[in-house]
Amino acid sequence: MIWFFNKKKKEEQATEAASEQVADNAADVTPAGEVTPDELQGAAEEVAAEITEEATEENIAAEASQVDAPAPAQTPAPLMEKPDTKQGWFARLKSGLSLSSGKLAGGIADIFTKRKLDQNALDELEELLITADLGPATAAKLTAAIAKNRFDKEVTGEEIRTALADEIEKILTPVEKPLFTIDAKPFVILMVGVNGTGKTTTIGKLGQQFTREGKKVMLAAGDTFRAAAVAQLKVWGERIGCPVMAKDEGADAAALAYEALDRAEAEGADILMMDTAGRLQNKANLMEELSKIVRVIRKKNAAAPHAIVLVLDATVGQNAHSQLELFKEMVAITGLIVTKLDGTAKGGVLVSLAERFQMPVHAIGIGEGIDDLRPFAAADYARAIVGLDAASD
Ligand SMILES: Nc1nc2c(ncn2[C@@H]2O[C@H](COP(=O)(O)OP(=O)(O)O)[C@@H](O)[C@H]2O)c(=O)[nH]1
Ligand SMILES: [Mg+2]
Repeated sequence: MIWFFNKKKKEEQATEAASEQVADNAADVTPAGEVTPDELQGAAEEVAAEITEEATEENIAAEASQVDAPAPAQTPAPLMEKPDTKQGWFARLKSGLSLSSGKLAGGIADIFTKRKLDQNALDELEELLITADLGPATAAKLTAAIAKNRFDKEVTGEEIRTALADEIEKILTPVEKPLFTIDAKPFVILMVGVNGTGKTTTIGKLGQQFTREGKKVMLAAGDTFRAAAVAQLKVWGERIGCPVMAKDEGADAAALAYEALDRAEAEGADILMMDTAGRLQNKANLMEELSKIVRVIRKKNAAAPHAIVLVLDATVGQNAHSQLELFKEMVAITGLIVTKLDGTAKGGVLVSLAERFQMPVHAIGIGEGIDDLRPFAAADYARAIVGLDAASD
């Protein structure tokens, strides 16, 4: 398991992460060189408005069903002990991504049956990439890269898949970043994202894996909006055997965060992971709540939270872009975890996110089992999503 980076590389990566953060912030302020704060505000409101619409159409039903559903706390995912070999993991990744790769590989096979790489074929390839959720910009970039040196030549589907995997790997490699880029105790991780994306489950899975690695983990049930969400995290805590800081439903999440950090420091925890609410219906409240949590944590420890991880659900496809934009306006996201890649043909969205935002991807979820959450590996992902086997290295 490679959640903790190589000690030798620590300083280098910390500096890199810090400069990335600065670059990221700078990009936020001047995305096109000459954007005024007012325009930026306008853009943020537009994104927010877009999200509200999408929230109304896509997410509210899901959220409502969560509220009404019996507490998921009662039925956390079963523990699945699986062989921890690279090959075993790749096989699961490949099968998890089979809906996505089936779409891509099938489409490529249809386009390139003993055919020259002419303009028609390229247009069809570009269209296929767009329908596989790689997004128009990434699709155009990939298609251009494939055309280079191959235009008007006889190609096979297999060659195209391999070339595509190589190009996708180039896009993904810069975002393959470990979750821990600085040395801190406790290392404080704030988990944010829309309701239902997998925040609580991901905290549970990570907590279990860190505990197995001998780390002392503490959890904080910061989604104080729903009693079921608190109960769900408590069940994970019991399973992991780690303390869970929680307050009653409706309690102030920032106060809870402060107390949790206090206790984590006092008890010498290695990692403190905080859950948060993800109600999009009231964006102003959510923004206020998240920024207050961060402010309060900073007051206690200026370097914390060390990671603010946005959990994105791959099944929403391109809507993940709007979610990322919205949360970036709310808090200083430091990286992503993309979940539910197993249940969707939209795995290409991870590539378009990487290409557009260059935001670190720490881990991916390809199922509900503990071991179905893994550190993100660019080369593996690139090959699995076009249905190729692992690179032999
Ligand atoms: N298939 C699949 N389901 C997942 C994955 N990650 C989370 N889930 C499920 O998504 C649902 C919502 O997760 P939850 O952690 O409660 O979301 P939260 O509202 O963001 O905290 C749960 O049923 C999880 O088991 C994943 O990688 N694959
Ligand atoms: Mg939750």
